[in-house]
Amino acid sequence: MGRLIVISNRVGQPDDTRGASVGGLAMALGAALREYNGIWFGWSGRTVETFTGQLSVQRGQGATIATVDLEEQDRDEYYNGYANRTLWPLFHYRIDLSAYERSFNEGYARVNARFAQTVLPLLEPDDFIWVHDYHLIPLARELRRRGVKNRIGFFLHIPWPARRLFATLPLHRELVEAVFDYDLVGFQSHDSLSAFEDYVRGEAEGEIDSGGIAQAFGRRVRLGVFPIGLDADAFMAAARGEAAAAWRERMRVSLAGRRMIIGVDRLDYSKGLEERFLAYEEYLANTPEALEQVFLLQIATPSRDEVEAYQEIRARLDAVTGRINGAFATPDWVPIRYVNRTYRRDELAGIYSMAAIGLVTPLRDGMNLVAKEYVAAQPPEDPGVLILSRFAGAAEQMEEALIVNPFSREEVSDAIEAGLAMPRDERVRRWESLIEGVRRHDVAAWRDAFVEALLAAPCSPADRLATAEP
Ligand code: ADQ
Repeated sequence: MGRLIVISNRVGQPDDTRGASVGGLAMALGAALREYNGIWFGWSGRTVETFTGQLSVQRGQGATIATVDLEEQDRDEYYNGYANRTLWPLFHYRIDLSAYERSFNEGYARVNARFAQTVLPLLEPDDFIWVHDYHLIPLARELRRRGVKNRIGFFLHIPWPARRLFATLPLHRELVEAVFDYDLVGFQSHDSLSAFEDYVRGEAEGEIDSGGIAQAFGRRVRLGVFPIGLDADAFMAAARGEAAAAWRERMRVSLAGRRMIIGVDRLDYSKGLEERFLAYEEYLANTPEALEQVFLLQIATPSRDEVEAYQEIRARLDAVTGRINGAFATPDWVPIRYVNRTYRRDELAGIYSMAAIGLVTPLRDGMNLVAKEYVAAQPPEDPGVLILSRFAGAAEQMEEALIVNPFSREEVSDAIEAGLAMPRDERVRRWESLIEGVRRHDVAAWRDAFVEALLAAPCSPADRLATAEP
């Protein structure tokens, strides 16, 4: 059995022993890396004046972490540019925010080539390679160009957009053609898979067979849906731990008998925070008896603040929160508690567990793990209600949530009202079904299904030879 090589923009800390405080993905991949004696390769996050391709290698318990520094221009054009100003908004249906600049595209191609060049000496013939996310879509093409014939899989953590939107990207065809250099491509949801298939059929004159193999550009790739999950048992254990208990007590005092609605998100325009605040305002305006009895705690961690659209959404949220609080607050109550900080996962678990409603209303989201964390943190005998956007990948799995259209203030406002009024037996019934799914489709199941499919994917060196460039 070969080794597993994980490649992502940034590497995690798989040897960290803080368990649930670190995050499920790093823990799950860490376990697989140990099992397959693997390597995790990515950008160090540092920049240097001139790219050297010098690898920095750290050997941990079973897993090796290898990183490389990039140039400042790489960070600007590849990371802040093509990844976060072109692809991220486009893949989240925000073509109004998507910047198409030739230099970004050049930076993206350059960094993918640099990744391929740097990782190449680490590869052995039996290794299998798992590439993560939109930063690295053309990486397999760059590796194939350098003669790599190993199995390579790709997992997209964010949505794949509808065909007509995707076609607004200059060089869209080239990017999809690069997808066909993988052996396996995994999506979070059926919605993303069918958007990709639609493009292959409609724009690339390709075909998809009943076994999920797509053919186009004279090549084949296996497609599949692999919904990511939590390290559910670790998160549930964290919710029973000391840090969670301390936060529960602190929140109990500060609730003073009121009911809490919670949102936890990276501060990102795709998460629908402004629309959420406006829907909550509508709820307050229509429900006078809720005033002073309910509040929304929104924890929003600042993110990607070098990108202008993120500075703008942050300023808008400051303004909307200020306006709503100014209009409705009383001397001893504010309707929105707005917090721009990061908390440890075990602390978050305690805070989630005190909320009567988990309000998860992204406008588009690959999966959304907050929805699953909220469910995993609930007390089984008196669980809260999850309100979930139909445009999150999680909605395909979490049917017992109150599913809403996040663009409709009325619908979200009605769901808040229904959630707060829901009798305990209905809450318990819905939660039992939700938690069963969260535990069954956990991060280990996701990882194992992907690795198994990658090892089983048809891999034909002859096809590869035909496509390798001189
Ligand atoms: P994200 O867009 O980051 O991930 P999400 O799935 O919601 O979205 O994960 C966010 C994580 O960050 C959660 O674990 C959450 O607890 C944590 N977090 C957010 N705010 C926090 C705070 N203030 N303090 C501490 N932790 C905080 C991308 C895709 C998603 C997909 C994931 C995984 O956009 O759709 O679910 O990858 O594939």
